[in-house]
Amino acid sequence: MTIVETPTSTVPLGGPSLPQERRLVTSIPGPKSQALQARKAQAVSAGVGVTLPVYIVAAGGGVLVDVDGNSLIDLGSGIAVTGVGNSAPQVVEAVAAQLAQFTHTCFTVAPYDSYIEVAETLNRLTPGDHAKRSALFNSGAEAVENAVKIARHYTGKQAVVAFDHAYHGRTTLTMGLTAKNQPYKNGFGPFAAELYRAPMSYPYRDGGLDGVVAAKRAISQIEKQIGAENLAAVIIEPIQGEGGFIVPAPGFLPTLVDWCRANKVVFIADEVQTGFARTGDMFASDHEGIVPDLMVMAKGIAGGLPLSAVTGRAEIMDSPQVGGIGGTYGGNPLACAAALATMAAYESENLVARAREIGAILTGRLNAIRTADKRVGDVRGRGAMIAVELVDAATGEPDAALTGRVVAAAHAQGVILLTCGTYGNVIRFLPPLSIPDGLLIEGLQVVQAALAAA
Ligand code: PLZ
Repeated sequence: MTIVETPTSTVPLGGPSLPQERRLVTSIPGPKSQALQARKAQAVSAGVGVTLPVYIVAAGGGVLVDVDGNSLIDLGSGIAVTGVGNSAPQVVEAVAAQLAQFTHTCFTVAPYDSYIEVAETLNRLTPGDHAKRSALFNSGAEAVENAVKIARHYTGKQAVVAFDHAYHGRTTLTMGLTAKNQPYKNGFGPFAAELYRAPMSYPYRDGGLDGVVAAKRAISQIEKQIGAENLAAVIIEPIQGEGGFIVPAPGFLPTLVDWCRANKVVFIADEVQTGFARTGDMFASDHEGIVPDLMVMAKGIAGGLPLSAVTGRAEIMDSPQVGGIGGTYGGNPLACAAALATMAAYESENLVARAREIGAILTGRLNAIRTADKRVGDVRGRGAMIAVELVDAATGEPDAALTGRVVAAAHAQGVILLTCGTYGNVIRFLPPLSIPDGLLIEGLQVVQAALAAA
């Protein structure tokens, strides 16, 4: 098999000075992790699952170090969060300085300037040069909820459309927007009213349907089943995350945006997973030049501290009554300090370019594997957000069992690897942008060997 060699570039960001190596000193999980997992079962709700029960004591660059002394290669970034790396020095310094000043006032009680500076930065970084406003929250789901509230208030309409394979969160409103039943929705209904679903553009599974045609199919369904006059917002991930790293065909997103604009429907881009350099642009919306009315962000925004945001057109964001939008912790000062340092790092360290380099390494090697192994049906994504869809080589049917075996084998070899996809047959690569090339390539070699043996 041909292996595409890529020149080694420097690691852009530090973190704790941990040896950047895969080092296994016990089986995975080791005895101390197993003991903690037993304690977890006695203390933590069984509904809170764990992908890989290795209990972490330190992390930085491209590794996570566990309680047994194993050093694992991180190909997940805590689900696309630690783009700048774990405990990146700039973030640590900024948060430590804030920690010594004050920890909380509640911005809606007694405000502070870092919240404003985060809003100014988001207004500048997000697509479009129109007047914008931002509001800060804690989690991705909470920001999605608020984007929907704001869109409803502004339009005076109620219906919201999400797409097949969508993921927008686990709260009552966002569960209704999320497509997949297991494990996210099963038994947790009833769901919120006035939420509808439209067909997605999924090139690998819709016969390569043209993006504009796929958008017109969705629009036709929306017009027939809901009516633009009832529709407050369309919400979509520009590249779907949990649903399987589905990149819609070119033209799909711009056609939807145009239709929304012509019909007084708020177009909401959920960039919770795709945002902040992850896809090789600052936002995935930048790739096709779409300008969302509202954008929802979280994950990569603050180097691992809990923060989320809604940014959008001033006239929409200013619609709610004073006091209509808020929360105790939203835009907490520690999270704002972290966000300012994190967003500065994306720009100063040119992490957009770094994400593209990582993408070239990932797609080069994964496409080489696909050429030789028909069970790799598709390699897709952008930048440092790349996935493979595993299928039965004979039938092309999704192969979740194979996916499970590959991921389990990679875990046993000390590589943190995540799955996704409606059919459970997608392996996703979301390395921290601070991972050294050598470690990324070693991680890929482990996955390749796991696939060969599975
Ligand atoms: N929108 C696009 O990807 C979170 C889910 C992890 P929260 N995705 C990871 C899990 O199993 O719960 C996500 C997302 C998109 C919204 C969310 C929700 O973000 O911060 O998890 O609420």
